[in-house]
Amino acid sequence: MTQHFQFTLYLVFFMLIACDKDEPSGAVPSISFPINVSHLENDENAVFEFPVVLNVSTNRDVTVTYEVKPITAVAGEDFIATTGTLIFPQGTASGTIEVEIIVDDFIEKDEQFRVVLTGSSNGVIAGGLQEAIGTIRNDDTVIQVTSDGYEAADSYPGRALVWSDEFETNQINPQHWTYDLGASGWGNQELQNYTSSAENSYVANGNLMIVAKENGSQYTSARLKSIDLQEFQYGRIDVRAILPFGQGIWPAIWMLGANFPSSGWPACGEIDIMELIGSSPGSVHGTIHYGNSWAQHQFTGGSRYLSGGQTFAEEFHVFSIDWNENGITWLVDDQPFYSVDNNVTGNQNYPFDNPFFFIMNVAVGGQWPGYPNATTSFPQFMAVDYVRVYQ
Ligand SMILES: [Ca+2]
Ligand SMILES: [Ca+2]
Ligand SMILES: [Ca+2]
Repeated sequence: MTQHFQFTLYLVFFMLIACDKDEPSGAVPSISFPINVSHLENDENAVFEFPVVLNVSTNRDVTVTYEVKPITAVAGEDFIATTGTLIFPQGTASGTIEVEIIVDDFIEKDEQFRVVLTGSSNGVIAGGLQEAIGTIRNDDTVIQVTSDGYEAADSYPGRALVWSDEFETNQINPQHWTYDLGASGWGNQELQNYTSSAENSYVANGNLMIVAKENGSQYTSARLKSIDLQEFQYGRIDVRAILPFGQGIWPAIWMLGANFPSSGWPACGEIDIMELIGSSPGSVHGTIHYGNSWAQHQFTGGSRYLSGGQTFAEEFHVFSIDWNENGITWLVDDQPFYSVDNNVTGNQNYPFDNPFFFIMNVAVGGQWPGYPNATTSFPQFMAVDYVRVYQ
């Protein structure tokens, strides 16, 4: 460096200082975020306000540019990612950066984004780096469910829709469904306690949701039934559902003979439209149970597997029976996979020529599925888009 150039640099430096000293309040304010911001995701908190402060006010406008960036929150889904400029008019020392939050009805994890100060005129960013964290805390109870998957036909030649529940209102229809409660340790050594709580069953976004939850080693779930409310003898029955998965999880869509309270099981007959063992989430089972007495209980059924490692938890499928005086055929996505005829019970009573009611439940544990372990995630849910009966 030449002496001449060094001298020029010193000159410029002293001129700058001299200029600054000409200002009456020449201090350069330092700009900082005093706090992070954390709110529940709801309508009152649709805008998160981040205070920004100057350590001293000046007689000049101070501006600071900023950028809003994702951490775990997703830009465009959870918050609006923006850049902007905040102005502190002369004489002021505080301002606010507003970040728009996207409020929805669905359960999410608590999620975070950051607001970063990127540059200033007439001020400096304190410490060279200032960022504030925004935490969007979950305020929702509804599980988000895809609407993708197989759709049933909406009519069948020669048959009429005689009943359906489309789950389009926001409550479980008491004209259609009632609850089995308790049941921990029922006949199959299941673990769950069935409740009527909205934590375990509710209707939202067009689906009935049955939710199995874990609390320590206690499990709650729900079991809905249409006994004395909606009972049918014969028909094409379509149930569109997404099924839960995992070791020890056991969803079922099934029917019992309406004479169950008087005749008992298995004499009343049981038609399992769909059962799935959560450790094999790509296969479902259709079964009948019958027998004049408990000791004479027999069952027969078939299974349907999805190819290529797909599971019934990924999207909707339609579980059906075609049930008439000649027998019962089970279908998944309109593909038949098992049938019985009305001779199937042999020398025992054939109970499948009587009205039956529906049961839908998610069991946790039991002799057949085994018990949850460290690989089982909770909550688990079965989403039912509709139940339709054609005759
Ligand atoms: Ca969100
Ligand atoms: Ca939400
Ligand atoms: Ca629906």
